[in-house]
Amino acid sequence: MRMITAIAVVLLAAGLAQAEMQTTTFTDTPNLVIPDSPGGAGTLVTSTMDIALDHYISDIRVYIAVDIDEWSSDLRIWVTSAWQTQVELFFIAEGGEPATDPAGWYPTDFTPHEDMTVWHGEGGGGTWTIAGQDWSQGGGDSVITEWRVEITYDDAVANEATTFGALKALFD
Ligand SMILES: [Ca+2]
Repeated sequence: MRMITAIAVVLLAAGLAQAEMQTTTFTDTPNLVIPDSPGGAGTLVTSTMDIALDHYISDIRVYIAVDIDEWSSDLRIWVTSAWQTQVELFFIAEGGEPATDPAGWYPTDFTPHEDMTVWHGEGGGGTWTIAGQDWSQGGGDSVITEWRVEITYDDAVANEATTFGALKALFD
């Protein structure tokens, strides 16, 4: 009975803790060149961004800007989180991206190819990776000029990214 009371008090205290939702945007301008494909899968190129944040992801958006003339439908672009969860966002422009110089936010401006909510609950801090590949000959090289990761999190709940990442990996 005493233990049950103690648990109830802890749960009550947790429930009363003030949730303070904050949103922070992390930006990088890699000017990452995606070489035109010689036919089929082209060279896969990657760039990383270190995000300093000791909180869990409650919501997330990703901005991607690509410099390319007319052939964004050749491209695939993936983003991998600090906890190593990869999501394909840009898939041959099927998310509504324009053919020339697509730039905008997933999932608000363009439709992500895969579900971004798989990132919810992960620790936001650590090394994030963007990867790009051209899948059809023609149109020349393209360039990922900028990407941003916008993370919304509860400021009242902190995590230690490395420790919890290792724990989560055990259950994946
Ligand atoms: Ca191409």
